[in-house]
Amino acid sequence: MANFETVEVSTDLLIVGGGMAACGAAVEAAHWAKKNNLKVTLVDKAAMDRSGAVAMGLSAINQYVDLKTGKNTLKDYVDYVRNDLMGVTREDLVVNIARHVDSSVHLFEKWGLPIWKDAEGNYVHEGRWQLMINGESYKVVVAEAAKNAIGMANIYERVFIVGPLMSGGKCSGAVGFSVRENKFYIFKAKAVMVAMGGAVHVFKPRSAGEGLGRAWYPPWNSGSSAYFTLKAGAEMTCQEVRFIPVRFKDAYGPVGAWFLLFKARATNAKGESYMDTRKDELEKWVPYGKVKPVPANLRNWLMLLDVMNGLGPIFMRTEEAIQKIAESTTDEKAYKKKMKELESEAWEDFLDMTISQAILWAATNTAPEEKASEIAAAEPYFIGSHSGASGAWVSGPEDLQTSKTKNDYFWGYVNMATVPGIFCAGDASGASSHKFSSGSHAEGRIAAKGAIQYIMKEKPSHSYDKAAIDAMKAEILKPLDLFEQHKAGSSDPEINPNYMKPKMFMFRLQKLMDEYAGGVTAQFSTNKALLEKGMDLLTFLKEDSVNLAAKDLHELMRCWENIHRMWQAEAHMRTILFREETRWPGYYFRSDTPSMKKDWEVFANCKVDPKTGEWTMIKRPIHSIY
Ligand code: SFD
Ligand code: AMP
Repeated sequence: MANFETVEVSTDLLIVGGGMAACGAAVEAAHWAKKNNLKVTLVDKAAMDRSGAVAMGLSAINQYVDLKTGKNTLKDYVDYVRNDLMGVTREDLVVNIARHVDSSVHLFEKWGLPIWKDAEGNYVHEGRWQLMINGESYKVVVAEAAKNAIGMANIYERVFIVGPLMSGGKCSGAVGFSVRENKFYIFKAKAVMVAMGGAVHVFKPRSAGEGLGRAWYPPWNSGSSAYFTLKAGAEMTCQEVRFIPVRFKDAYGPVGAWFLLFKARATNAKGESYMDTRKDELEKWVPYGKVKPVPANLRNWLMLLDVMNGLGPIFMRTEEAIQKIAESTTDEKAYKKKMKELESEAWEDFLDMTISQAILWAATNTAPEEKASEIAAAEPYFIGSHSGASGAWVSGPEDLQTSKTKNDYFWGYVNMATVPGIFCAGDASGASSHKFSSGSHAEGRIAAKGAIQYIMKEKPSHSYDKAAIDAMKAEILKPLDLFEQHKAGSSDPEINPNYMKPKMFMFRLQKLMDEYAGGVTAQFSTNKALLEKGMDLLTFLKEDSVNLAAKDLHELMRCWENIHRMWQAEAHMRTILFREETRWPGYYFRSDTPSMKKDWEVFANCKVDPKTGEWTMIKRPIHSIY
């Protein structure tokens, strides 16, 4: 590509991504960098003010441990996370985030985020761990602090990171391209902090046709974190632990405020609550079937049993919940006031976070105080920060290790992947679920501090192979060349025997994942034979990926987003195949191994050899610390 300028940037710490974890990393890194005279650079594919999962805002902060008042302990939080993930969690990572998360929340408030307060000035809780916020501008507030900390001169927005630069087995930077200008970027760094979020649209979404693109988690989280770490040869964990959230149907409004704050019930077509009528099913999944709250995947599972038995639609009983709260008032005037208040809280929940849900309510004449809304299990997402667990396998903090854990969970620098120089946080790091927006920010701070320590102690110096970088540039820009070369070969350049456009490629990936790896169409069910067939089809798709074509920079980004998704898909299928049991019914069900097995109470990890492309599957032990 002759008309592509190559821009080279040298830095000490490179942060890839500009979301919650990256913003936390920027603030912390800036502090330590100033002390040690180091340079910190951040690259985001979008504009930080509204990039990532928090783009539209949020209506709650889902992790606040409240350690100061002593109401909760770190053990309470780790018990909650372990139980919710059916026993599979890295307790050292969860505790490390939990002991730092409150300070991230206090910083948000200091920076201007309005957190709800009661008459006594205490935070208003949605549930035990969740705080209500007026969060429309949450991301703007958090991004502003990050920008102030490292300075706009060190921030590259609208630059898409494709993959890692490696030197001598260590990570030495990243490469990417601008999505607005003909510029190819080489970022040379001593350490790289990976925070490019999770992966959406690996599976066929429920939203198709006119609704395509609507999802609960943002479509611009396209698996870049997983690709980056896999390509570098880093070990990954929990690649089978996808997250299936139950959401308001079609516009994907979250349910947390309804279940926790409004205490609403979900009922089937006959008005029955599956949490009551299907209680006995929980016995099959003990000990986790007996814990409180019932794990998210088991709540899903009870609902899915109703759906599979023809008892749908399932409704969130908003009208019943609102009436019940309002009826607790003492007189007519207070009742009317309360109804108004509840109505406004109900709308604000979505207007703060998932505006399309408010639009759908308006479009379907839905007044939540009068009419129930349908809910459904969404398509699978890869997200290490919510109730899924996929991500890189990272080192824990030294001070939380015991003699039992330290050989398995600690290798020098906190949150460093198994490849030196790569640090991960938020959706990019695995087995530390339930960090959400606040915990991702806190984990970003933790990881950045670890990365600065690595730079100071190891003093990594790298050599760069110009020929190898030129070859990467040619490979990355190839879809543009392919399009130019062949576009005149058909009357509609969308359809051409010499290449495939990224949208078609994405549809093919989504169809195979949906049908073979347990997507919506397959009621989240799969088995060995289906997965093996799916792997065959994925092999063909991988072969064809060299024929992706792009008409412009935007489509070039789409091409690489889909290659990233494809790698996430492969890691997922291989790990579901590896784990010969069903541990998370409601997320996926392996019909040939339909129950939980004691010998699978382990982490299922995987990695790819960067030289040979060979995959290795690894079992790692679960150690309980608390
Ligand atoms: O109710 C590249 N989340 C919620 N968290 C809460 O605390 N409270 C809530 O109320 C939450 N809910 C919720 C949530 C998310 C969404 C979408 C909705 C509702 C509708 C979860 C949190 O948002 C989530 O846990 C964190 O944001 C995760 O942080 P992080 O940093 O891991 O991911 P990110 O913020 O999405 O940022 C990713 C960044 O990477 C960039 N990026 N940059 C360069 N090159 C590439 N190739 C890149 N690929 C991606 C992105 O632009 C972005 O900057 S509720 O439903 O639970
Ligand atoms: P959601 O809106 O589903 O993402 O949930 C927001 C928060 O509430 C997360 O911390 C969930 O784990 C939690 N949550 C949602 N529904 C329930 C429920 N029925 N019981 C307990 N916790 C829930």
